[in-house]
Amino acid sequence: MAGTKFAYVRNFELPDPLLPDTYLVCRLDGHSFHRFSDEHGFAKPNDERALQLMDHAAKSVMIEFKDIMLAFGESDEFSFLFRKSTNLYNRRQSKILTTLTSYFTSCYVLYWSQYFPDTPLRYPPSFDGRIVVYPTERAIRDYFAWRQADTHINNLYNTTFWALIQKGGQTATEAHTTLKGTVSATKHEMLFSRFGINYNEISQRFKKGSVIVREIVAPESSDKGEKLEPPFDPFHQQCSKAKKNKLETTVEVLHCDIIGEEFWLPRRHLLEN
Ligand code: DGT
Ligand code: MG
Ligand code: MG
Ligand code: MG
Ligand code: MG
Repeated sequence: MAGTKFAYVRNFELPDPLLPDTYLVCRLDGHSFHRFSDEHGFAKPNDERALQLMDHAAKSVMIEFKDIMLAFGESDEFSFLFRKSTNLYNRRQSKILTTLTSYFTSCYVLYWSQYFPDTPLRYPPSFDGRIVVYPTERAIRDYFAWRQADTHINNLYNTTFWALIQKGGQTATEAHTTLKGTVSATKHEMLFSRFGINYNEISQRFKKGSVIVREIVAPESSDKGEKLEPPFDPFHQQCSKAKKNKLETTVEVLHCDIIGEEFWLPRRHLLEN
């Protein structure tokens, strides 16, 4: 049909390539999840099932899209880091973004009943998405630090807020007023002295969010699916070998700090190429 008199309309479809040789970060966020979490009875402030479902969908995305090296999730959002040299869909922005967003959303719906066996979906959830390109390792490190710092700030606020309501009998307005202008130490103290909650003992998942990392499977044991525990020596060589020989990788869900060096140092492969 290429030669028909109608085919000129194709020329209105403009290319939308993403800058070459830059990191791509795709962040998805639940659309109107304030309402969605209410209508589906999510526990407050954190619903373990809902977070596990997000992790499952994100892990599925990483299994499908091998160029994603790392993902970070909290609340109703997930960020995915593509390696710098990815040539997925010739780096066409809308192709990458729409495919990834719809795949994530389908997985969220597909696996819903595994996590909410007694709560039927009342309406179809949707996610918005954006892709941001970053030129440097520093910017990527800072991007993930920004999201994880956000997780911590929100979780401390929400934990205290809901304690004031659920255990302290305050209304939402009163709780907001109580918390207005408080620093983090005050919230820790309030949780402990008024409600006997030691913030340090709260689940790492809630405090740190979910870190999904691509690890490389040890070559000699790949048939057993055993992964290399970083640090191993020398990680660089193993990683470039992994790429050349197309060694297997696995994706692991962690709830650890990604702001400090300890996460990144033994995992050079996440930011190389
Ligand atoms: P948006 O993203 O602009 O379409 O609007 P929302 O409503 O999705 O707002 P957002 O993304 O800033 O905040 C996430 C909402 O999702 C927030 O109202 C709380 C809710 N949510 C996320 N995770 C949980 C959870 O584990 N438990 C409960 N109760 N609510 C949650
Ligand atoms: Mg949003
Ligand atoms: Mg949202
Ligand atoms: Mg959100
Ligand atoms: Mg088609």
